[in-house]
Amino acid sequence: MDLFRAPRSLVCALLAVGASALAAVERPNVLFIFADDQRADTIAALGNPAIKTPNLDRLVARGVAFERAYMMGGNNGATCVPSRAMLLSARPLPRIDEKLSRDETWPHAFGTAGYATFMAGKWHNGPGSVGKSFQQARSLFVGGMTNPLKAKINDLLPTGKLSPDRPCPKHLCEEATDEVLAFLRARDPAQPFFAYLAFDGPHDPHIVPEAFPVKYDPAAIPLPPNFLGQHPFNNGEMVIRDEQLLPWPRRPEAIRAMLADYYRYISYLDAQVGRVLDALDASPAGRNTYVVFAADSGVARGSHGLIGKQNLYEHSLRVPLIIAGPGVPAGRRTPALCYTFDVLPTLGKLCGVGAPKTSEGQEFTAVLADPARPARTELVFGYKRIQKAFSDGRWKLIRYPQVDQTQLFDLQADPFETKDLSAEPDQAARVKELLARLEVGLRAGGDQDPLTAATTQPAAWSPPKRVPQPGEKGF
Ligand SMILES: [Ca+2]
Repeated sequence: MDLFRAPRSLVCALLAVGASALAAVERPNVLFIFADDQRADTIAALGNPAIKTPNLDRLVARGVAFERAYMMGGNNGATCVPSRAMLLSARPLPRIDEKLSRDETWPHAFGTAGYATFMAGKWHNGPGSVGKSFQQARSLFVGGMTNPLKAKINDLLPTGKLSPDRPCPKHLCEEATDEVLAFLRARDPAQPFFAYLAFDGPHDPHIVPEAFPVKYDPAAIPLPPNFLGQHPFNNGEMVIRDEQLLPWPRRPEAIRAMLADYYRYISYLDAQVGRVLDALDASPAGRNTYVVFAADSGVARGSHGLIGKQNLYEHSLRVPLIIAGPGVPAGRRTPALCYTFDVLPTLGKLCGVGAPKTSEGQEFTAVLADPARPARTELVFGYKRIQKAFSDGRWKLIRYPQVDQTQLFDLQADPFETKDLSAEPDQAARVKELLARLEVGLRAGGDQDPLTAATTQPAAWSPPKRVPQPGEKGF
């Protein structure tokens, strides 16, 4: 594929225009692929034998895979929105502007620094902010549930405004991939690029073109090790729309069927990732491009009796994060702790792009140089006012102020969070200490929500006899 000029002619051109242009041309490119609700444990090369992800496996083989990368939480049920705002602005949850109208974003900083910036796919932060972040865009606006086969897409006009909706001619994820490939073909090879490919999947509904050949037998999909028929107590978000996707108690066969569809969707996205990797591999720019794969959140899909991502367990907070590119060691994994909003500050450092004034993420380039190095030492998480959590990587405490419940997990011995140790007498001092550290961490990040509610509700919970159906109020 002749995406770019041959390197030799490029070098000749540079010699003609001088050293300053050479420095600009040698700046690395960025291709950032962002999935929607993809659990960290859904990549074959990272230890899931039930799924086929040959292209993500390729990326794992050529870069560093983060085993402990997290999104910070959400302030409403549609966690996609705050997660994307955190990613693009590199701001912690309590300080984001969901519409990205106040904060300067990292893609904008790349553009100001001389990069060609482009996005295709799911934009979820209000129609006014795409043009403030990217120079070119083919964007999908999402308002609630979507069908990626019936998506509408907008072009970013030279005025910075968006064109009227036009039908997306194929599955949104395939169309967005096409758009990124077209951008790569058409771009000026003398200018570095920052391209952001934001998939609308594997978010439910798990709709994939019928002709896509990969299929999974539900009976062959293992249940999550922390599968439960029902969450053991009221976590404050028991009947939100995502939790109504399956009835209670969750049945093993229904979860296996859901996972089979979910895995098929991930394999379909993996095929799109492969198309982009092939194009980069065939071009001279491929050698000088950081390729990042991450997701805006995980999701429960039967773990802890939950379906959605409105919780602070590992399956919903932890995300895949793979980074490959010039100087990044191949085939390595790292246990370093980071948030998704640390990724763009890291890429900015690697590319010589200065941080926007409002950026607060912590760059972790040291981990990319040596994956044995640590990054953050502790993390706090929040979901609305009803769930807050602390983790130092080994010990994790989740606090539910509205029902006065606390959980303590030893992630080293119990990575699936199945044994709550909070009531063990020999853990009382640890619970007290971690609660204090949780409070300090939340306050430092601007979260003033109380960890003890003025009035509490009963923790016991029974499923409603009838839940709202799709299209009804409350769904
Ligand atoms: Ca999402």
